[in-house]
Formats: sequence, structure tokens, C-alpha cells
Amino acid sequence: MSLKLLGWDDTIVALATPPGVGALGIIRLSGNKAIEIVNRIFPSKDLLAQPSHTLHVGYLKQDDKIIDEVVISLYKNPRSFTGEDVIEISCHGSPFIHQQVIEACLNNGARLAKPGEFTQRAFLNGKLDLTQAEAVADLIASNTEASHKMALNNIRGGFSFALKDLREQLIRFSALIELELDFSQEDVEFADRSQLKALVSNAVHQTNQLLQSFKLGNAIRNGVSAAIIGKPNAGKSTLLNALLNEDRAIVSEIPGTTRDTIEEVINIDGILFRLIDTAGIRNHTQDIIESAGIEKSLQKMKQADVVVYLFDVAENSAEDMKRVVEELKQVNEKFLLVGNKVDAGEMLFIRKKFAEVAGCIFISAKSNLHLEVLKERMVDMVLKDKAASENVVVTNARHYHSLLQVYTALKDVLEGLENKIPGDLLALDIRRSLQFLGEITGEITNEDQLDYIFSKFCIGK
Ligand SMILES: Nc1nc2c(ncn2[C@@H]2O[C@H](COP(=O)(O)OP(=O)(O)OP(=O)(O)O)[C@@H](O)[C@H]2O)c(=O)[nH]1
Ligand SMILES: [Mg+2]
Repeated sequence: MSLKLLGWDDTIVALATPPGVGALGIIRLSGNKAIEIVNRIFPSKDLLAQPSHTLHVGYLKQDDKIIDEVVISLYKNPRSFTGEDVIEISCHGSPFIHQQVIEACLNNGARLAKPGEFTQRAFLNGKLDLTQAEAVADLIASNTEASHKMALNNIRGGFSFALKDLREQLIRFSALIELELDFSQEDVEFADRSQLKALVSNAVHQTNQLLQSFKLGNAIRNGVSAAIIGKPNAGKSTLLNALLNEDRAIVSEIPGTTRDTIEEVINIDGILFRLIDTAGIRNHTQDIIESAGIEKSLQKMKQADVVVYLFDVAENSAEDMKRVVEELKQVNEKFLLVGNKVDAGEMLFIRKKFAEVAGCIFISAKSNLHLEVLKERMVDMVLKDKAASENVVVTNARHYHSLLQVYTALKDVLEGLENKIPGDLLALDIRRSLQFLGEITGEITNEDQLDYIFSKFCIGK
């Protein structure tokens, strides 16, 4: 279908900055009439005669009425974000002015952009691949330093790079196999089967790492749940308050103070943790379903990404803690053992007491002691998967599902190689994995998929 039929030869306009009052607002136009349209409402200069990548100060006028004094940035195709002629009008940040400027553009032949249409044009003009385009959406949505960094890395092509590498390896493999098919009468083998096997195992390994990184990507994007678990009076609510720096949960010396779970979000080193304070759990299994609150605590402990098990260092022995470790391992492998109330005892003595319990950290929630160590360990726990993924992180559910299919197809290839299946069947499985890889980077797409992806953007992007 031609771009014209799709409406791609229109010139589009939208507010590119958040709506509302601000110091500045930017209105963006893209399309082959962008310069002409703005030229009609910008009498100070002939914009059509100006070179690309230039700035122009002057008044915007509609019917001889001044709208605002503005700065115009001019980009000529193909050296622009969308690959088309692009004009950005920086005006003062009042919604009234924005509306007037956009209306003036509409009156002179532009139309309002659909959500994500600027980025979609950039993609269609080969300025971005699909993973990079999606990273633009992530970048806009990112609200922590870590997710911001990750989205930027994707825009620069970090993820695409890893996929391209994988694709090249596969294409090489499939070329050798297809070559064999051409000579099927002669019954020759160009592709050294053991070499091929090594290549595919490597690709399976790489895909698996990318899949693993999704968990981390998700954690950075959506936050990590951290359940604070422990016996009544261990100081769980005190810890929640200390980490939040506010008196959120009720603290008292009466065991069983917290009856229901309380959730609050904090940002540690750019990762959002959803802290969950729970009702205290009595340690012995026979009275474990003591109340609905405890039942809920256990539920939270199972579901949590990280379990912070808090215990009172004076009230528990090393033997108690070893038992707890065994029980925790059954429920959720990802736990931190945290001894609380060290302010009430002698640090040296406490360390010695729990020397046999591996990986314990000691804090005082009430006196704010060693909370930094705890935070560090919580972050470490989340980032543990990261080492394996070599910094390339899959953050997008669509990529994850395509990668999963690549992984399955590659496993089929490997199995085929082991069972010495004929080359034409092998070639089919390879092509299948190449197809799924192509879907991620946008080399193979269908229109529905594109519309879906870009509709999730906001207008002006
Ligand atoms: N000395 C000392 N006391 C603490 C510390 N942390 C908590 N406490 C005290 O321990 C008591 C229980 O604290 P909470 O935070 O209510 O304990 P919890 O684990 O939430 O208890 P439940 O909600 O009943 O399960 C309170 O009197 C706190 O002041 C600490 O680090 N040192
Ligand atoms: Mg409590």
C-alpha cells in the first residue's frame, strides 16, 4: 500500500511537551508541508529559504494578530527525527497559546497527529528499528533512574545489537544447510554438524540469557515486591517506617499489632521496591493459621520477589534461625535474614552468637543502624540476574514472547541435529526462529501489530 493511501503524506502537528502551564511548550510538525505551513504564520523570515538545522526567532501571527514570540527549529528531511521535514515551535508554556498555535497550523493545512505517529513515521522511514521505537515509549514512561538508563540503552540499540548478532549467526547456519539442499542428489554435507551444533547451542544459550533478563527488566520497570516477614514484635513495622522515613505503620510493644498488610513504595538506587509490612507469624507450624492476617502474610511471602525475614537478636538462638532458614527455603528462595534490635545488645556478642547462620545482616530499625547495608543487599538480590544478561535487558512483553518462540524453535533445531533429521526439516526450524527474531526488530511486521504498538504512545511522540 502506498504511503499516500495510509495518510502518510499528510503533515501532522501536536504538542510535544506535557499539556498545562510551564515555562515553555513545544509544538512539533512533521511532513512535506511542515515548513510551508509554518512559513505562512511566521512573517519575520522566509523559512523555505533557510538551511536545515537552524533556529529562527520571531512572531507567530494569525490574521495579523500576534500569537506569541517563538523560536523555530528547522530540520530538513532526511536529517530529522522522523526522516521528514520537521519544525519545532518553542513558545511560551500556556495552554491558550498552545491551542492557538496548533489551530493556526491546522488552518494552514496540517492535521492533528495520532498517538505515536511521529515515532511511527521515524520507524517507517528507517530512522529507528522497532525495539528502538518502543524504547522511546519506555523512555517517556520511565520514572526511575534505572528504567531511564535502560530505555536509553535500548534506543541506542543495545537490545537490537544483541538480536542482530543472533540473527547473523542463524542466517549463516541456514545458508550452509540450504546450500546442502541444492546438492541433495550428491548427498554432500557442507555444514559440519558438530560445528553447527556448537553454533546453535550458543544461540540457545544467548536467547536464554535474554529471556532471563526479562525478569530484571520487569523489576526495573514495574518495581519489586519486598515482603517484611517475621514473628510478632520483631520490629517489622518499625523497619517499614524507618525505610520510608515516616510513621506509616502503627508500632507497639504488644505482639500482633499489625493485622493486615500495608504496602508502600520506595526508590532504592533507581529500583522501585514495593515494601509490604505483614502480620507477625508465630514460628511453630501447628499454630501457623492463627489468623487471617497470618495466612495473608504467608501468601505475601510466597509471591514476593524478595523476602526480608526480620528477627529479634535477643529473642532467638542460632538454632532457631537455622530452622527458619530451612523453612524459608521451602517457601521462597529469595530471602534476606535480618537480625534486629542490635542497639539493645553488644555487636561483637551478637555476631558471635549467630556466626553459624550464613548471610545474616544486623540492624536496628528503631535507631536507624545499618539500614544502608540492608538496602544494598536488597538491590544486590534484584540485580543478581543481571550479571548473566551482560547488560542487555529485555523489558518488553512482546519481545519476551517472540524470544520465547525463538528459543523453542532453536531447541527444535538442536533436537533435530541430535536425531540427525534431514536438512530440509532443519532448515524449516531455522527459518521459524529467524521469523520470530524478525518480528522483534520489525524486519517482519504486519500492520495490525504496528498499529497496536504505536497506539500505546502519547500524542506528540
Ligand atoms: N530496642 C529496639 N526496639 C525495637 C527496634 N525495632 C522495633 N523495636 C520495638 O519493638 C516493638 C515492636 O515493634 P513493631 O515494629 O510493632 O513490631 P512488628 O514486628 O511490626 O510487630 P507485629 O505487628 O505485632 O507483628 C516496639 O516496641 C518497637 O519500638 C530496635 O531496633 N531496637
Ligand atoms: Mg507490625
